[in-house]
Amino acid sequence: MRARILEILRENRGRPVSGEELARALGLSRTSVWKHVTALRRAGYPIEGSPRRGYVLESVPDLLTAEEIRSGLATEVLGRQVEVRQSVSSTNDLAKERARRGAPEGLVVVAEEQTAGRGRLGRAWASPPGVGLWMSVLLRPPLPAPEVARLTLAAAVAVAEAVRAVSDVPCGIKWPNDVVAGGRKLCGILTEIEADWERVHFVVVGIGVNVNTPAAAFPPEIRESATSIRIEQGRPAPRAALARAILAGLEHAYRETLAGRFDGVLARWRALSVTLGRPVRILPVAEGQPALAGVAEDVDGDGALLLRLPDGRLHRVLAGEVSL
Ligand code: BT5
Repeated sequence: MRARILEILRENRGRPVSGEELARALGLSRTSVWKHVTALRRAGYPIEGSPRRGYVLESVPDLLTAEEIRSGLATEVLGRQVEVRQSVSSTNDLAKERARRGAPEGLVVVAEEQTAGRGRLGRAWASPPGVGLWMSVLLRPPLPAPEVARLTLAAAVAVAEAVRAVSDVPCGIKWPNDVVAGGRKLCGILTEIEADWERVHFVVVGIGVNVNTPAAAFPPEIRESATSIRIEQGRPAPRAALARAILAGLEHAYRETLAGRFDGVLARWRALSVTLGRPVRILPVAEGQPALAGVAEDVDGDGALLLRLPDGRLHRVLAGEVSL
């Protein structure tokens, strides 16, 4: 209900909407409208006015609340349930915990801060408070486990398109799962899966986007390699709007994937890729493996990178780190 109130106030930016109008539109009593407005004010929304004079939303602050994310969200499944935390070890861990207790597909977990944000292979993901989008999406796809890798590609497409939609940052996708701008990392994706031989129980797609992070908030070791939307375009971007755009794009790509139309997602991935067609080095993910050099020719339906080696052979790389 709060999400709907916000939506109406936002549509009427600058024009007061009376308590009675809101009550009628939402089928509520004026008292309960007033209670919701009071709760929204407490959550940090600058809502001026009174029931009689009408309510005005003075400005839309960059709050990451469940209401803010759900208001105007154009999805059917993703974000049906949104849980927002101030601080959490990792949104992926919380989403997995919820999933094991039967949470429905589409649950979204967001945190202002992660104290133990994770990348792949136990690497750390810097998640300073208040400036990023640290978000996990619970899916229960009826897919065989090997095809779940497709969802990471789908998420990368959704993020890159969403960043382009809410900002002026011309970002691209670096294989396998990074969204980059100006050669630096803007977003990382960590897809985790719980499955047995017969079926996939659930998948958690964890998405970390540096939205309004100032350079000084990155740990020194990644200051050169990381960037944020704010750094790239010189002004901040709205985090909740970005979250909504990502969820809408991911839901669309997810449906396409389940409907057997992953080709379309892959075509968009290719169009956004900064890796394909270029000479690259693949840094090994495990010790003892050699580094490989070649030209990144394509990705296949499992998300593997097809690398043309100097001797002309085509090598399929399932995991690794690309250095351009
Ligand atoms: C990733 O791993 O890029 C996946 C990151 C996923 C983060 C999200 S946030 C919500 C959800 N909850 C979690 O706990 N995780 C997910 P990987 O490809 O392994 O890259 C990790 C490497 O990126 C690190 O070793 C650093 O070099 C670099 N890095 C760490 N924090 C970064 C940041 N904030 N921005 C850019 N680069 C970063």
